[in-house]
Amino acid sequence: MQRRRLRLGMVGGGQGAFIGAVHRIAARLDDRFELVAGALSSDPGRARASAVEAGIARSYADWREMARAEAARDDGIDAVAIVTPNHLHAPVATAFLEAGIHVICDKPLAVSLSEGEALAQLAHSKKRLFALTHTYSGYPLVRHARELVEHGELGEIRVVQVEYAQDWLAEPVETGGANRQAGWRTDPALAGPAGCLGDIGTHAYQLAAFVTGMMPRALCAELHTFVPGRRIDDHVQAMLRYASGARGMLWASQVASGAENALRLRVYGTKAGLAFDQEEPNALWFTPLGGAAERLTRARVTSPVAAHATRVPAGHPEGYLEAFAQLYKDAALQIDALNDGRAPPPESLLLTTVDDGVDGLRFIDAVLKSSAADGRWVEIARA
Ligand code: SOE
Repeated sequence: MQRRRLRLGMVGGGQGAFIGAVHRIAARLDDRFELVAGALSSDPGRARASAVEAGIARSYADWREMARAEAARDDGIDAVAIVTPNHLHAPVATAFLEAGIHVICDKPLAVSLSEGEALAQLAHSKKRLFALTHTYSGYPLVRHARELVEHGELGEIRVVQVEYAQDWLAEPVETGGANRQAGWRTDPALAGPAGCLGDIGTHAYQLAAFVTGMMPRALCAELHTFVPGRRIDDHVQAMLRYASGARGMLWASQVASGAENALRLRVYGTKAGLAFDQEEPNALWFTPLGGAAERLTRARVTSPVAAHATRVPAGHPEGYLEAFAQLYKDAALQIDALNDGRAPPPESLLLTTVDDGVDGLRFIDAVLKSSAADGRWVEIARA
């Protein structure tokens, strides 16, 4: 039987937004979704104009109305993509889950740990997919790196080093209202209490956890705001302790002059190390103890998890949009399975879940607590 494309709706992502357009491209790349409905902006005029521009048939001025109306239609949306500022992630996701609609949500999951925990509970009870778009775990070589760790190729993990450096907030670009991206990301009422920490620190945290399969049990951290007058952190540095005895360091900064999107991970075990640089995602370094470094390349590594996330033959670069599209592809595979009442295909299971999102919020919560206590060590409680 011919597979039907899943119907997707979008909340947020109107004109001037960055990540909404990325989600739209990613959703369409593998021909599994069609975008049919949207509440693209809280400003009704902008919502309408944005929907026309994006070719979206059903435009709503209000996301609550959209959830109700779409749930009532025979041809209503299967899933909603939430690409609003952070403070709306949980309220919007709640409305769509209550309406029985699958959710694909941008990170971070919510603006507080308790809000995220309640959302996770709801998602589980409704038996709907909840995918969180931690883009960088969609790269084939990040998935291969995870496989190498899982298969013991690195030995016992000792050291985890992860960093995420950008420079686009090195100056007070949020003042004056022209830079909408900077505006909401530096406003605690819209972004939540974590600035750089929530925006990119969570990506660094998730990448390290995804590849190593380990979550720290304690951390000490410092948040800092370099740009005078800014109301939120623009830099974070943390030391991590793992239950296994491994040690880690994480830093993220949006004032690192000259840095574009420098997300980098290094992991060292007793037998070998690995290094991944998001700006060169078609290569992964594997460095055996005492041996020559090996540069592994996308579409030449043999793990099925990497093959599943690869589209074009070796030597043709894939990048950010394909990694993002991978999350949509995995979401579609899981939604199809849920709709058919069967188990999701195993290759789709590396998709970031609502529980991963809750763990990201535990990390944020612990950093906020530690930093407020001048860098005291804080245990990260997990049930
Ligand atoms: C801005 O800092 C931003 O667009 C983040 O919001 C994304 O999550 C990150 O992937 C790239 O940078």
